[in-house]
Amino acid sequence: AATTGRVDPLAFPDNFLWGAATAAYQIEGAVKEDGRGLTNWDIFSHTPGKVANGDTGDVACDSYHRYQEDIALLKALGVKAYRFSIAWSRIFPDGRGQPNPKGVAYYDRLVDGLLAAGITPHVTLFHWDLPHALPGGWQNRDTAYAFADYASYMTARLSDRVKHIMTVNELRCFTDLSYMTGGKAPGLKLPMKEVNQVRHHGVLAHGLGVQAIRAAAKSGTQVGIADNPNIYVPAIETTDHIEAVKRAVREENAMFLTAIMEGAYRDTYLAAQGKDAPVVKAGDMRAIGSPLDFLSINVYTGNTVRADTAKPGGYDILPRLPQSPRMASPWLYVSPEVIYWGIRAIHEMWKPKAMYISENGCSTDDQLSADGRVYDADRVMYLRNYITHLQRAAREGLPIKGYFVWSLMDNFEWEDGYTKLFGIHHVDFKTQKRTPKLSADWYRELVRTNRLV
Ligand code: GBH
Repeated sequence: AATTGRVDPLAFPDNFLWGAATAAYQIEGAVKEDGRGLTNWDIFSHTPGKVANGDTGDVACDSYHRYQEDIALLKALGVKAYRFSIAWSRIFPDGRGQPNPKGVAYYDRLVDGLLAAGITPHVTLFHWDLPHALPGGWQNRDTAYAFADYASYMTARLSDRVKHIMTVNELRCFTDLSYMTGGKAPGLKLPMKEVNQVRHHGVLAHGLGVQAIRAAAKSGTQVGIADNPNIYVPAIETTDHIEAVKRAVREENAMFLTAIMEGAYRDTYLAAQGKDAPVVKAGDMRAIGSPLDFLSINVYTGNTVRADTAKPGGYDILPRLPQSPRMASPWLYVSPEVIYWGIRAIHEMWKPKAMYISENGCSTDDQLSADGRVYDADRVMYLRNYITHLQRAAREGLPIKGYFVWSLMDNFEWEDGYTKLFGIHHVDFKTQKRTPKLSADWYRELVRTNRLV
């Protein structure tokens, strides 16, 4: 890769976009306010046994009422950008039909407030909170068309001020984890034929969404996705293992990101699914492969891969050792190198025009100190480690434009409720008081100096 000529291994390029991220259902609360429609997550979180402690997003961080306070938090943090998601059911309470002016007005106020504070909005249109009124949810192909209509409407409303729009967040989570393993709403465990169809409707919604956004956008609007492809670290930094990483990324994401970047399903995927392969209509793959202006990826963890010519794909995904370090969420193995290798493998295979890290962060077992603060040194170490490898990607000239820490503040962590907290600001869920953790102090200094502290 070309180098920027920088020799400082701690500095980031000028104009690197530092940000923080959240999602609607995880922070907004106010689930019955101003005409918001019910979502899959309202139903799921109110179903006994689905979410830890019976927690719900009914109140969450109450950001629907406290968004000005949250903008002030972002401003104090010094970040240049904020990634948030729009609650589809605030705009179209039934998923489609007539827009709800009060819901739209909330996002107008939020966007205007951000811009007034000098903070660039990066908007995700769908971060898992699906209007409950849409029959069959993602099992129904019509949901993809409803999404495109919603995307079109929001783009027409916001694209005079919002220049970065992401269609959906994390394909695998709202398809496989929701309809196959069932840990997330609606909590189904469907047979593979139906799961593959749900996956297809997910990527189709993205593709139709891209087309709808382009048709409705004011000039200068950039379209992307925030996905969480499975990404890997080479066992040794040699050509054979690096090539194996690329093959693994391509195959393991065949039904998601690979289909989007290549406009086709891999033959290997279709063959492996056999009679369970999805039903694909004429024009679907063309929509799914719509060119993007940027690709954002959420990076948390990744396994090591080694070249193995004896395996069908020519790669071997190594299992975790039991003693591998993890953060508070059991799935969150620490693998800082994956942020570099994820960017590099994707760049070498698909050459997206620009890339962002739309999420990176961790849960920790936070202790509240006597002074009311959380000294989350473990989160600082996690972030510093990952961002060191991110810096390598930037230094080598890979097209990485920005980074959003997950999350601005403690929030509703889906099926884990409030038992796993990812914030760099502590939230007291009784008083709703937000307090910077040590990690927020650390991140503020990183952003201020544009250099690893
Ligand atoms: C992101 O998902 C989300 O976008 C965000 O909303 C969330 O709060 C944040 O990360 C932290 O979790 O296979 O059952 O062991 C993270 C994606 C979460 C996907 C955990 C895989 C493994 C669950 N991952 N998940 S399981």
